[in-house]
Amino acid sequence: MILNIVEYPNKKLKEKSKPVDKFDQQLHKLLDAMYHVMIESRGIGLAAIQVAHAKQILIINLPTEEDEQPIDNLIEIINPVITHKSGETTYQEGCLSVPSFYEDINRFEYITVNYQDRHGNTKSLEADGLLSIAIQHEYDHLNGVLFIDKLSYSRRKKFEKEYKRVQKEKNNS
Ligand code: Y12
Ligand code: CO
Repeated sequence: MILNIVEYPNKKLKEKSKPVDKFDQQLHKLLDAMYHVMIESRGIGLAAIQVAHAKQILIINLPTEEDEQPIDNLIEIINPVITHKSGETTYQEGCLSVPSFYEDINRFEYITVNYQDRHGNTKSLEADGLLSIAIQHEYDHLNGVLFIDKLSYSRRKKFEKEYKRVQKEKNNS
């Protein structure tokens, strides 16, 4: 299965994702293909809607101190529900669907997420730091929300202008 990253302003990214109900080989193929496209694109997190599959699936593979992303550190999160959120933190976020842009975004510092793994087993995860931020960023994708939707009016306007300029440059090169 070959997947391509859907980029802003594609309307597909606004779609709400549906729960996964079959934990079969087709799901495993999608998860494996998502991992490959995320690593090839040098990403650390990806939601299924970013590869045009409106399913409640997200994967996260944070880099180690050596800047490696071993597959053993991959977290696959299916049908997540955030059951606890507290504290506040700010991080300069990026997204494979909004290439070349990074913006400071406020998030909860601590979260608990209930989810299922690729076999349908129920799991729970308490997260802080970068993992917490990554889960919240990817969880937003399931509701059609991008990190740029969280910008103030003026920052968003500045982003749109700059993004259009960069897209034009890319198309002309
Ligand atoms: C903290 C904040 C946000 C997340 C969500 C996951 N975000 C990513 O994986 C972003 C990846 C990304 C990769 C890029 O490509 C390279 O660095 C080669 C990139 O740069 C360009 O597109 C030019 C931008 C974003 C998790 C944790
Ligand atoms: Co994203």
